[in-house]
Order: sequence, then C-alpha cells, then structure tokens
Amino acid sequence: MKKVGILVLLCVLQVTHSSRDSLVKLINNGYEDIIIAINPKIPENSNIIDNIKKMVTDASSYMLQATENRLYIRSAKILIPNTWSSNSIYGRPKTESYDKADIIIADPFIYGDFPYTLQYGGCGERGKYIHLTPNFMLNDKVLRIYGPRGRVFVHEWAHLRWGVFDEYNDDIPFYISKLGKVEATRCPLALGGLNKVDICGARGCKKVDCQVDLTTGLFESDCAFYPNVDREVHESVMYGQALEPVHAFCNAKSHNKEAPNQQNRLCNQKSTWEVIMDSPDIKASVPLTDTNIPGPTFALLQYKDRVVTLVLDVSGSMSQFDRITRLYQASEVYIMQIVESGSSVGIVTFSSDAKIESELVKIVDTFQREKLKQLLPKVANGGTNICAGVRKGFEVNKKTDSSTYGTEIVLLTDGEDTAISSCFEEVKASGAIIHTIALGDKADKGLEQLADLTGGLKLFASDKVDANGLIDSFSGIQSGSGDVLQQSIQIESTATTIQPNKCLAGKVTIDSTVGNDTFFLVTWSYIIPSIELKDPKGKEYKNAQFVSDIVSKSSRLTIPGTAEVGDWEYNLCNTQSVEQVLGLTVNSRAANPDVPPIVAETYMNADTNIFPSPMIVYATVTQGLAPVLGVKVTAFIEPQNGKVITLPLLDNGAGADIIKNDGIYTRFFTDFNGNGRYNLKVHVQSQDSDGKANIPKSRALYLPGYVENGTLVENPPKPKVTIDDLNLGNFSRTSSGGAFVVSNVPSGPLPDLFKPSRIMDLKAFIQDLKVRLTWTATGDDADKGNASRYDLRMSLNSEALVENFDNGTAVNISSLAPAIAGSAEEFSFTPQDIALKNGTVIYFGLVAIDEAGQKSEPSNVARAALFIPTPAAKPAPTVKPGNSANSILGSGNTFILTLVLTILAYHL
Ligand SMILES: [Ca+2]
Ligand SMILES: [Ca+2]
Repeated sequence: MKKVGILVLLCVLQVTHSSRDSLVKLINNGYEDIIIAINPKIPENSNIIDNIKKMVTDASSYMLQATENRLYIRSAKILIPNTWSSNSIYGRPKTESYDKADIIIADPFIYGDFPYTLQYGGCGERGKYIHLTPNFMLNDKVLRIYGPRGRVFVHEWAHLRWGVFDEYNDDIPFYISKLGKVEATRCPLALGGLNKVDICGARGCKKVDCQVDLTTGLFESDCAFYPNVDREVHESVMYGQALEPVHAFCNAKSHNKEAPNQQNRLCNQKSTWEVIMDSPDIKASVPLTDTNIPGPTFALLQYKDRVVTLVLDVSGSMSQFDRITRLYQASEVYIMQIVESGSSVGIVTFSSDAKIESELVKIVDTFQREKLKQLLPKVANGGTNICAGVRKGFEVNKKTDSSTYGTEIVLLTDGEDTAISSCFEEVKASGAIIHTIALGDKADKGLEQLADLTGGLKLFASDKVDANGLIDSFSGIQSGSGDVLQQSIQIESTATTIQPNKCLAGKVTIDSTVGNDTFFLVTWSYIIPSIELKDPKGKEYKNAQFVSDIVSKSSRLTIPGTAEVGDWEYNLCNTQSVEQVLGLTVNSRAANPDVPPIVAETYMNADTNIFPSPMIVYATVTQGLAPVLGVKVTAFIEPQNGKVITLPLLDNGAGADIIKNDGIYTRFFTDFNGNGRYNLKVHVQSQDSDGKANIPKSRALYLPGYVENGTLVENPPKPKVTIDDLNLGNFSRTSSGGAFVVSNVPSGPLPDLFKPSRIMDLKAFIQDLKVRLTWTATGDDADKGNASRYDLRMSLNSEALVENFDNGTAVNISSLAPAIAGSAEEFSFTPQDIALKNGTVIYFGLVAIDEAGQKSEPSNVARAALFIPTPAAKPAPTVKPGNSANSILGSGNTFILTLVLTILAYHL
C-alpha cells in the first residue's frame, strides 16, 4: 500500500506546474517555444533580433555537442515590445508574455553586462530566467570576456534548465589542494594555466608570477588565473565556456571535487554532467544517431495594447458573506487604480447565463474609469455557469481585431460548476490568458485548470474580510508586458477588526522610486470611520478630502503629482458602538522613468502539494533586476479557515535559502492546518535604511585572459563596481503570491512528520591545532524550531564521507544543544586520532536530529586545510601598485617573526 502511495505522489508531482513555469516544450530531443523577451525600455534596434537568432542557432549545435547528441533547440519565440514599430511579419502573442520569458533582454540597472541566471532552487532545480543585456547582444567586444554568445547561452541554459551551478568562485578564487598546491577554483583540474599579477612602476605595469601570501598560504590578492587554450581539455562548460576547445561538461571522471564552488556545495560534490544526466530533459532523450539537426526556427511576436475583460460572478451565493460588496469594492479598485492607462477594459457578469455590462473601453483618463465603475454589479441571484461567462468574455475581447489572442480575462467566482470542463477546448484554442480568483471555500476545483491552460494567475480570497484578500488579488493582476514603470505597485495593504472607539494607526513609507498616481484607500465594513492622514511635511487629510462610496464601503484619496517621500501617518478610528473591519490599501506608480521602482514578488515552489511534503515560500525583492538586500520580509499564508500563518522569510543561505544575499528570501512552510486553497501574500519593509541593491549572483565567468601557445592574451579589464550609493532608504511593499492547493492533511493532532532541513553552510577552520566549525542552525521541522542534537563526522577522505555519512569518524558534539533555526552555531574541538601537520586536509559533515529521532540529510562537506608557513622557502608578496617596497618588506618580516601557524579555511 505504501509503495502505491509514493508512486501516486511522484506522478502528481510531475504533472504539477506553476503558472510562472516556462512554456518550453521538449519534443524528440528538441526544445520548442523558448521565449526570449525584449524589455520595452530598450530602444528599437533590429540587430538585437538578428543577434538573438544567431546566438540561439549557435547555441543549438553547441548544446547538441555538449549533451552528447541528446538536446538541441528547434524553435524560439522573440517577444518584441509595443514600443517598437510594428511590422507585418510580426505575429501576435497568445499566452506568451514578458514575465514568463526564459530569457530577458534588459538593461542592467546597476552595472555591467555579465550574463546571469536567476536560480532559487537547489541542485537539479530549474531557475527563473536568464538575463542578457542589450550591450551583450550588440557589442562584440564583450565576447572576448565571456565567450561567443551561443556558448554563453548554453552555460546559462544549464543553470536555468538543468539546475547546475558555477565551477568558479569570485569570492574564493584559489584554494590549497590535498597535494599542498595552490590551485585556481575551477573544473577540471586538468585545465592548466598561469597565475599572474600586475606589477606596476613608473613605466607602466607588467605581469609577473603570483607569490604565495605568507599569512594565508594562498596567492596574493589581485592574482588572476589565465587558463591555457588546451586542445586536450574539453570538459569545462560551467567554467571555461569561452575557451575554444571546450565543448563538454565536467563529468564524474574529470570533476574537481576539491574546488570550493557552488556546484560542489549545493550538489554534494557531484559533477555538472552527472546532475544534467539526472535531469528529466536528458532522461526523456535518447542520443540521436543522425546529428544533422535543422537550425532553429523563430517566431517574432509583438505585443498589442492590453485588452482585459472582468468576468464577474453574480449568482445567488454571491449575496452571502458580503461577497457581492467585496467584489464591487475590489473590482472598483482594479478599474479606478490598478489597470494601466492605454488598456481596453470590458465587463461581463454571469449567473445561469452571461451578460455584457460593458464593451471594451480604452482607458485614457479618469473619465473612462468612472464610467466603467458605474457598470459594476451590485446585486446577486441565480445559478452559476462559468463557461457562459468565459464565452461572453471572449466575445467582448474579440471586438478590437476579431481575435482573442493575447487578451486577458479576470474571472471571479465563488461557485461550483460541474460543467466547467465543457469549455476547456475553446479556452485552449482562444490564445487568451485567464486569471482566476476563487472567492470563499466552495469555488470550483476546475478553476485553477482554466488558469493553467492559459498561463494565467491563480488567486484566492477567503471570506475573512480582515485579510484584504480580494483587493490584494486584484492588485496582483498586472500586465505581463514587462513595463514596470506603468504598473501599479502596492505599498501597503492591511485590515483589522477594530473595537468601538478604537483606531487603526500606523505609517506608510513612500520611497523615492515611487510616488506617481498614489492613492490611499480606506475600507470599512459598516460605517465610514474618522480618517486622519498626515504627509511627511505635516499636511493633513481628513474625511472631507477623501471621496467616499457607500456601496463599495470605501474612501479614496488620490495624491496629485508625485507624493511626498517619507512616512505618511494614518489614524482610522471606529466611532461606532459596534466592532468593524477597517482596512488601508496604498498603491503608487514609478516616479521617474529612469529609475526602476523597487518591486517585490512572491511565489511557492509548487501550486499543489500533497501532505506531508514541506513547501517552500520564496520572495524576491529587486530594483530593475538587481537584488535588494537587508530588508525584513514576512509571508502571510491564509488557508480557507482564515487562520493566517505568519512566516518571516530569510536571505541567509540556510534552510530553504540556497544562496545568501541574492535578494531571494525563503522559508520552508510546514504549518498546514487544513486542506484546500491557501493564499500567499508578502510584506516587505526596509527600516533605518537597511535596504541595499546588489549585483546578481550566478553569473558567467569573467575571463581576465587566456594563454595560447605559451602567450598570455589579456582581455579588457573587469569594470569596477561602485556600491557606495546603493542605499535605498526606507520603503515598504506588499505583494500577492496567488493561491496554492494542499491535500491529504489528516484531521486531528499530527505526529512529528518533518525532519530538520539540511545544513548547507558548514565551514571548517583549523586554529592553534584546534578545529573550529561554524554553520547556521536548522530546525526541528525543516527550518522551524530547534533540532534536538547533532551528529558530527570527520574524515580524511571526502568521497567516503559523501558516499556514506556513517563512514566518517564520530566527533563528540553532545555538549552543544542546537540553537533555534537561523542562529549562528559554532563548535571547536581538538581532533584525537588525526596528527595535524602542514598540508593536512580534513573533511567534515553534520547531521541534525529532531525530537522524534528524524535525521536531516548530511550537510555540505566542509574542508579545512592546515597551512604552516615555511618562511625561508617563499619570497615576500609582489609589490602592488600604490605600495612601497619598504612597507611590504617591513610587514613581511614582522609576519615571519611572529607567525607560527596560519589558518586557511573555506567550505566546499
Ligand atoms: Ca537567498
Ligand atoms: Ca520534526
């Protein structure tokens, strides 16, 4: 019985996919429909299109070679923004959109043209997108640095699609090998080269051999590795794709397990090729015997202006729980504030039958918004016929150019309709995107399928009004065109039950990246509260300045021009003798066309889940694709019973968070408290100017140069990063992550089913012949609570430890009680059975065990090498630009006299 259960689980997991998933298909060894989207901010340049085609064509044959004749690219779609001139050869996108693109061509916000892939899952997991810059696509000079575009594409595709990681490490460029040699962090080790540093004088600079720094045993800083262009070394796509002879991935034989890189840390020292061979793509593809593949075909698709019709349920059940009022309130917000100017908007209502309330109206100013608002439904009765509503929506959307391609429907319903599947075929053929909003706990289970079939968003709002779910759902339905400057950005969304004569008070921070088209919306459930709002300069707004609407039970204030930057204080008081729910929603748009707004986004690892697998919550905070660090991120997860679960998300490189400081904030979610739909929402707060923008991680290697036939060829220098002025100041954001569905949760009290999550950041150091270990504590249930104890193992053989954790020698760590998940842990001991001598390398692994005796997966293998300097054998470091020879020699002598032993440490 148990086996059957597991089998069912596996099958379900394979068919599960999220609306944010790529639309790429793999058919008979060929990838089809790769989406490459050009950002609307990029000036029109047809060379970008030509170079995309050439890049993908080159990538296809290189990919075939690198995957040993298994995979290539059959077709791609290039999404052209509507800011570019139209062309009769451009088709119209259907469900393809910028926010579902596999490859984004966009300006870098901070600096540089380095290509990178946004990866957020673990080893073997797919990434989100590849980012290439217009300069990378157009300027052939950058190709010397990163390699030909087709090769870079395959390097990034391996991150995106097969979940492998980089084999270089900018932070730890060199390490000391088991043989006591200093090596560049790379794969394979067989790829030789020269280690050189610039020595500069009055007559310019020249390159000399790097010297070992006596304090670290490693090369002096600024030393760079220049790999050989070696005709015999082919296996280095995740390190040296720029080198001409490279056309394969490091495999089990050539893999460098010692290199301190992300691949070894996150993939348990497995080679990139072994991980790729385990991917579903490779498993589905037998090697081709005929490798004469056709070149990829391209479809050029250009966006049209947005067309969206609200399809709203007005059946009898909508009169319960105040649903019709909340529908009116939320769709009014959507029409008045959220939908972008230039969009065409229609309204359809449905119960047993459907009715057009408004044909498409193009939004130019408030006049059209007001007109549409008057047509929103206020009464509910009759049955539920979802397909009738959808068909009517198509009819409206077709009116502009007799096609529904690329048009959108926002479908809101609370009802069950067993006939929902009767229009699935029409929906598929329509080429329209359907976003679904499920209201209450009875909405039809087929609703999510409508969204899945069309790549739409899946949203859910419970009947609990103080979660603001419905307004947040509508706020999350943005245009998928990639034009963030046009989008309405939610700054705040809060609602609470307020007792008689009590107030809802707080502050909302408007930051300098937003401020245009700002509105404050106060909602109430019975009677308008007393409203006070003060801007950062002390200007006050009260009930008289707000426009109130008794039907939607909301009061709105629109700030003309650009709202003042700073804290806006509000005080909403319930002056009635009964309790009521008061809410505040604040939205704004970008203030400056040249400064991208800070944007938060949140999503789950899957949109369906079977208990007891833990889920993962992600939130990304970015400014123009650059990650934003150091902010407080809180997830609010609301199940159907309305009992909201609060979860702080962390960017600490522990637990579910694979990479520290990459602007992706993560946490495991295990607090399931019922079956059915859950809604995800996240709140982001930067206080005391903690928020900072940063450079994305996981980027292609900057190659400083290479050695060909014994001659060192230098590439242009790496641009310097200036990160002085990236403080973002105070800001806040809220974002809706949509709905996910959980099943199989038993009722009643549950046994402990969750083991501690894997420790991923174990580091080891040897200091004064003592070993010191550091890591981030895991929890009892994934990354929540405290584990009960640790099991620490060490070995002189890393492979033995990776193969079987129990092979390691147990170290007594019982004196250390595990701290709460997320805390910094430290443990020191003197190894008993290992004689420490110069060059000794010891490997460590750690397992956490919970109260129920459940063990975590073994940690990353940490590695510590003991380095004892031998002063006589090594000269002092090379003279660097700006340093005088005397001072270097002076400090060098001091070190030789005083240093007995030095420590070298890093983790794999
Ligand atoms: Ca992270
Ligand atoms: Ca547990």
